Amino acid sequence: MEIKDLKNEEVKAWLKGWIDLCTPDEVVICDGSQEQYDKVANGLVKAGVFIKLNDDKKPNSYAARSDVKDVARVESRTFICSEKQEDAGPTNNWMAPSEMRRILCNAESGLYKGCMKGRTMYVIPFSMGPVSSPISKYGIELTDSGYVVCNMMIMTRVSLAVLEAIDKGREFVKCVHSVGSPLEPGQADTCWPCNPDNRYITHFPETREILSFGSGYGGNALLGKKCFALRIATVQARDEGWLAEHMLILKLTSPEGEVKYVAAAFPSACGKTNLAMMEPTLPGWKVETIGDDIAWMKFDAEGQLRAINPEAGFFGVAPGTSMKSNPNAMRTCNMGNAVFTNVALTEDGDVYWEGMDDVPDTCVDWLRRPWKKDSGVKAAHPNSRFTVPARQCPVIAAEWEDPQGVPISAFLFGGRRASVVPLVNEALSWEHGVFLGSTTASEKTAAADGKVGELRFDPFAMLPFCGYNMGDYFAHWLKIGTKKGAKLPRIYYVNWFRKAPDGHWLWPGFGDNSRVLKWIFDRCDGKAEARETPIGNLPTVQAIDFSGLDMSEEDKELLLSVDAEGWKAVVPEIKKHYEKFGSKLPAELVKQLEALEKRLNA
Ligand code: O2Y
Ligand code: MN
Repeated sequence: MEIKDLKNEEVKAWLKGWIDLCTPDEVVICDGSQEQYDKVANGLVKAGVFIKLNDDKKPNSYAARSDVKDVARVESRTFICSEKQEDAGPTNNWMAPSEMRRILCNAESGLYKGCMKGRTMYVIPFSMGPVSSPISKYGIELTDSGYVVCNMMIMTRVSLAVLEAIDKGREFVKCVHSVGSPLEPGQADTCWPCNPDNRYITHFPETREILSFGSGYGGNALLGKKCFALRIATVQARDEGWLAEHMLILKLTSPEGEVKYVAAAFPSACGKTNLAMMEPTLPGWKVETIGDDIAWMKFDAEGQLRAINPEAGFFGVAPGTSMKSNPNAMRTCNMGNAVFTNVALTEDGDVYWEGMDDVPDTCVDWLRRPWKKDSGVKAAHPNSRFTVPARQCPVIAAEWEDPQGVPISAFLFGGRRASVVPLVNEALSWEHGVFLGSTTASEKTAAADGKVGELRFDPFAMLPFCGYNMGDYFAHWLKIGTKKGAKLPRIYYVNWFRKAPDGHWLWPGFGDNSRVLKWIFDRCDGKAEARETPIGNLPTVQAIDFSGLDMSEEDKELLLSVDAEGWKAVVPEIKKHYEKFGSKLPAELVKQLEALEKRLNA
């Protein structure tokens, strides 16, 4: 397809404006075909950006190494450019849209002016969610990075059908990305062009636009992911009455063949991908994956909340992923069709990262240096990534692309808490569940000798991802609970990371988390036992299936105990956390906090 074939006047004018400003040498419309993927990937190999891996190890796969200054999402350079600062709220960086557009788009001095000189502008029409789903949303990303094209083709559904729907008037999110590194005629390119001193990852919620400049990495550049599917989508969800959440979605099947779907929110790097692909240790139980990072959820006509995974791939953190921690992620990578970023390369054309089961004697580290086992130097960057298609995950659920989504029975929230917080806690009501979500936190440092570590609150695991005022976001969650006829999921707070006073972990985690999922599954059916405590409904020790686990009775009791004094010490921290939201904090959450305090002191 060529530009002249576009019919929609809005798309044509938008595209022309950006071509005029960025002045690329060439414009290519992406059609989502394997042929085009291979062409772009081969071009990247020729340019030294991609290294082709050994087909016997990782078929049709590539490795890329980024600039040392461009290795992760940069929250300090991420902005919500709402008309009013109040609408970005206290948890986001804000700049007035006119000011941001002046910096980025001014025809004389804007950073985008001439930024694609010497490069190709790719036009990527993509769908977040299955193309035919009523829950899906469309976008077009313009980018001057072939690396972004390949990754977007794995992570989203790139298709000309999207352009056709947009041509017929379907709404779309306008996404523009540039690495910010124009090339003069004859100038040699680098392997990872970027502009680290001028990075802007900006969102315009009122006009549903994303402008990203200067970084080629992950969430800064693959604009369908955090920028669209969370920051812009939270605004769309608020306006349209649905939920866009930083949640995995898993399918749980009991030995009797009954099925429930659970959505779970954990802060970044808390093992979400591992939980989404878990191999249960409990005999007869099965976990299958719908998604590992983001969930979009809408009520259907019967009041059932149904979820889709808006993504088509996994952009997983590589270090720590192993046959022990996540065998299904390893198998997904071994199927190939992958892009690995900032991992180490072995002599036989495979990849290596810390935590992998077999450590090579030598390899080439992510900085292209020879690396030796036991050298004490990390071979892969701690935020190195694999990008792989979800469809080839061995435990992907058959219905993962069901356009109607899957019915959600329970929400889980959790962080890393060495003390105070029990293994699992069921909310007393929807409002109490929203309170639990709003107080999701991890300890900044591990709590030593039983003391409570300082808490880093990450409400709903959405701190860097909510595209509007988080106080209003809490209110949105509360409003969802008032929807007439809605079948509301139950809400749970889980903590896999509690330690005993002597510092040993109380819970094995990984596949044994299925024991907690089993209790939740049975609670949803009104079957499992619980005791009402000041903090919520907790399982009795008998209600959790500890069979086959080598755990002392004391540890089991401790894991499920309520540390009332510890909770009392947390209350002032929650108050301080809530103060940030000023008048935007819903009164209901203050009521929930007061009720907790009263129950703890009763
Ligand atoms: O550093 C990045 O750009 C990746 S961040 C990321 C990637 C996949 C899933 N989740 C996250 C996250 O930060 O939550
Ligand atoms: Mn994430």
